[in-house]
Amino acid sequence: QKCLWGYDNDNGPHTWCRQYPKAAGAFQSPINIDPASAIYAARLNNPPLHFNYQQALTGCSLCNNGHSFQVSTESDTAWRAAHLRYQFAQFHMHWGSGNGWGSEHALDGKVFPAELHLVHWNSKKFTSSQEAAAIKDGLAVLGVFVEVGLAHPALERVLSRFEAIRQPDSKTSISGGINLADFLPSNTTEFFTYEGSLTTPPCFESVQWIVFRKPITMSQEQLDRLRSLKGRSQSSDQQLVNNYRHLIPLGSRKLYTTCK
Ligand code: B30
Ligand code: ZN
Repeated sequence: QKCLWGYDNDNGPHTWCRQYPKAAGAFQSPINIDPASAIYAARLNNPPLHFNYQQALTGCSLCNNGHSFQVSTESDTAWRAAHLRYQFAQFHMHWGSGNGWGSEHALDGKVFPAELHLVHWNSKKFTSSQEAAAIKDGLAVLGVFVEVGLAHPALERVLSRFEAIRQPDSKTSISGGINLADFLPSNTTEFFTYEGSLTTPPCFESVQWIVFRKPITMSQEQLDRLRSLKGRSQSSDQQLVNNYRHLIPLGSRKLYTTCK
């Protein structure tokens, strides 16, 4: 279905709560991650959360939903840790029109040109991602900051298909397998975690956020290609950019970390 919400003045984040009341809640995302106020929790790495996807994704589709690109699949993969099992649903990104902004989370006040979200649902407790998306503890989203640097080879497989999804509501397929581990930073033992929400409508407060400290890199040319997608914005060129929400206060929540 087409989503009427967006990032313009008339349908942007400050208007979402009219139609999506959860957007005004006390457990919303994104947040500024303040490492100094994060609580060190050794138990998070004992045993460590291995983001140990069992197999590559096949039969992936890539779409432009008007507010991001999205890669999803019919095939299954999951990461497990101790008593947890989180099944992959989709990944997408948020980005700016320039390199000085674009991520949703901030790290010690610093924002990045883009942020990757790998969305998973709790398949120990729920039977579908739709069911899980509305309920606390239903989703786990891995957040990965992107900085400018070397080209990202795994993202290149996705970006190389962008011409086919330039227009909103278009869809194509990605041939070959996608290994989700290729999208994580080199160091996955250092992360921050807190209870938050979907950063887009319906803004359900169902997400255990896991945001890695280490960024991945994309080349300038790859970032430029992200910015070449078209959205539904009123701006003259319809460029799909600046698809990020403003920061929300942590409030009474606690931020935990594995970083010493
Ligand atoms: S995020 O990672 O917090 N940015 C959803 C999942 C993860 C995030 C945000 C939203 C999600 O599952 N949303 C519901 C599905 N969407 C469909 C869609 O992606 O296309 C419904 C919608 O938004 O109305 Cu437009
Ligand atoms: Zn997202």
